[in-house]
Amino acid sequence: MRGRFITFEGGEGSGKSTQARMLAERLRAHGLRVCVTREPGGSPGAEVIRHVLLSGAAEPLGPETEAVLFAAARDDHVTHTIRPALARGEWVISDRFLDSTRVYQGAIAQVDRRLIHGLEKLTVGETRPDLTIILDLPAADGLARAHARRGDADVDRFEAETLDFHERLREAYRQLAAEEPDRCVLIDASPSAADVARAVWDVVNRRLEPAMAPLHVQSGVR
Ligand code: Z5A
Repeated sequence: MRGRFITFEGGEGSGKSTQARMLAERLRAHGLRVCVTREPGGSPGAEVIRHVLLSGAAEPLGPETEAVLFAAARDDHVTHTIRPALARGEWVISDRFLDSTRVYQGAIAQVDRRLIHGLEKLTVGETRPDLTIILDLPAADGLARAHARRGDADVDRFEAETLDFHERLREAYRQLAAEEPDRCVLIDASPSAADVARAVWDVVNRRLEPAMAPLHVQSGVR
């Protein structure tokens, strides 16, 4: 039986990695096998492309080229990590996925929708998330969290953007959540990580019923 596919989305520092990790622990405690992954990256080939994108080396080539590079990374990630894990019956949790392209390259950088959708069709195909959790936080708070974590290290390509850019991202994510209510759920990411994790668990439990997953998956028998 195919596993379930959950993605976390949201702005910089909204807590995606933290919540992906906490949800994985909770699912494992229910006996489920879980693959935690991320974008850009999540497979050896895609991690190489991640480095190119986040260093800012591709920025002068324009948002279309960046969109194509994110798509190339996603193709490798879906092929080598996500589909095999789902086929093994694992629950896959990805820290960012296709909505990041829709929002960063589509809504904000104004890359033509036809290109975004064409790339999505090519790279993702039928491997769509069962559930997308969008962590919602004022951009200034997310950037402050990311800044505190980074310390003296350099900012990456996207962290270096203006506060206005990050506020527009937040709005674009909120709009996405409103447009696709069957797949996307917006969660307030302002409370403590433990409180946000409780809200995430409520949604996952209500939508995907992990406690009801078939016994052969829970016991880890393939
Ligand atoms: N991008 C794109 O443009 N197009 C695409 O298709 C894709 C991506 C896939 C990837 O950056 C960049 O690529 C991203 C979009 C672009 N750019 N931005 N911005 P990344 O992977 O390096 O970074 P990120 O995805 O933005 O994540 P992040 O900065 O690592 O943040 P996070 O995962 O959402 O947050 P966190 O690491 O869980 O938490 C950040 C800090 O806050 C940390 O110290 C935590 O301990 C703390 N934290 C977490 N939760 C809380 C709560 N609830 N309260 C207080 N403190 C908390």
